[in-house]
Amino acid sequence: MGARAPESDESRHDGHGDSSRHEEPIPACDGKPRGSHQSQDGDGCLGNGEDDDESDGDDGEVSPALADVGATQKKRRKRNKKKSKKKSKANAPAEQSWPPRIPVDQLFPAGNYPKGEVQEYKATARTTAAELRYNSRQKYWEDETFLSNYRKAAEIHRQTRRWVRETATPGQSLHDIAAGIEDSVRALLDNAGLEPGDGLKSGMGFPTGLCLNHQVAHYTPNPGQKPVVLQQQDVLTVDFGVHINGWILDSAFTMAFDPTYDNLLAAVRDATNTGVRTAGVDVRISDVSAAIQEVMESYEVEIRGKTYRVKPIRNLSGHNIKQNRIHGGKSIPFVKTRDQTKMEEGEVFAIETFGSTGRGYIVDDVGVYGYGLNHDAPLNVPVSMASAKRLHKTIRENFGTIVFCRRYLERLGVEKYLAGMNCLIQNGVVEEYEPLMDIKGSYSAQFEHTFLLRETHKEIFSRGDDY
Ligand SMILES: [Co+2]
Repeated sequence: MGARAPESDESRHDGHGDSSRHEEPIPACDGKPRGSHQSQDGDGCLGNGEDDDESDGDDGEVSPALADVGATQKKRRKRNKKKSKKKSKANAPAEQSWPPRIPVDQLFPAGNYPKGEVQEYKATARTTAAELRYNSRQKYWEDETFLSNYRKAAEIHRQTRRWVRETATPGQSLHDIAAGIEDSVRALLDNAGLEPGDGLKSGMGFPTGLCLNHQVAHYTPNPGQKPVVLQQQDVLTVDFGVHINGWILDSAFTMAFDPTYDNLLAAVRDATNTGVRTAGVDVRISDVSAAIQEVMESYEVEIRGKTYRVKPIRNLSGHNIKQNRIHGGKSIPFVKTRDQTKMEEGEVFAIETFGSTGRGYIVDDVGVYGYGLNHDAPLNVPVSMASAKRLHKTIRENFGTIVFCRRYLERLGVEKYLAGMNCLIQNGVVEEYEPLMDIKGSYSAQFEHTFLLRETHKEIFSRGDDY
């Protein structure tokens, strides 16, 4: 999810595939040309688990949880004889289903989720006041539970997006794609989030963003609207988050079915990876922004006979993440600024970048993306409207300060909430988020990764072999 710049510019970036990663546990069925998935059977990726080096380290005995998985997998195997032969081995590791519905706890019973990509810093002496300040505190970011939860959220993101990348196809509605993503994330978390309090433990990190073409960010299908159907010529940006205990894994990618847009996607992916690579403890945010801009603007894309220089969006940015806060207060624009702010040890960043063939400047589109409780809003709302009070309670019990959309609210059975919501917005309790667009006829793309700055290296949690 992007941070909107109040005045001028912000940016985001992401990294490109560094082949040094080797812990990716996803079965190797990527790398097909775009569109090839259309001819693939829906179970196409299930059968090769035994050939994969799934580094989940549990090749030992089968836990009761795994035995359960075995039972559900049996049904699936019946439908696919070829695969069932390989599966009959008693100690076979549990595999993800297709579409993904097996909680990752059952795939990694020991809790050893794959580590993100590690990028070491260049050796530097770091003795800033900020660092000394941090060192005197408890380093929550070295805590094993914190790290394990972030790696788990990343694994859920990778498994879910793999399904999107292989199955999203022209003719589908954005609503169905969003529902598929959310069903996967909730199943893999093993938390439907329907009981009060459950959504605070884990769930979607923010409304699933599915943006087409000149829509740049913050579009999600709303209930009751006319279905938007994906077209062959579309550029689709997919931005979703997974949170565990309020720590949000925020990662995004862009898909196209027509190779025309390859350079647009390459520019943004390269820019994001450059941002991730440049980031580090004591690094000035302005230097990260400048590096992103230089890379992004070095690309051109030719679309139906016209050549465009890829422009970074000037008024969006990447951001740091705090617990239960998708935007922690620091912004990373995609164009250089005079901002002397530095990155610090222990900070989690979502580096994302957006590139566009339009103006490179976003404005509000019509409609609503989502809502979020203001962090500093009082617990006792100064409103008299009963429906607003009720809604406020529902939001606190199910989302806290996690940003949500109308679909997330309505699946809880909440109805007729618009008047109450408007009341909360007017009183500064809830903030509303709008869809953001560039000029009509333009195309935009986004890539994004979440990483942690540790003492000697950064860990890029969301890295996968796809991006
Ligand atoms: Co973001």
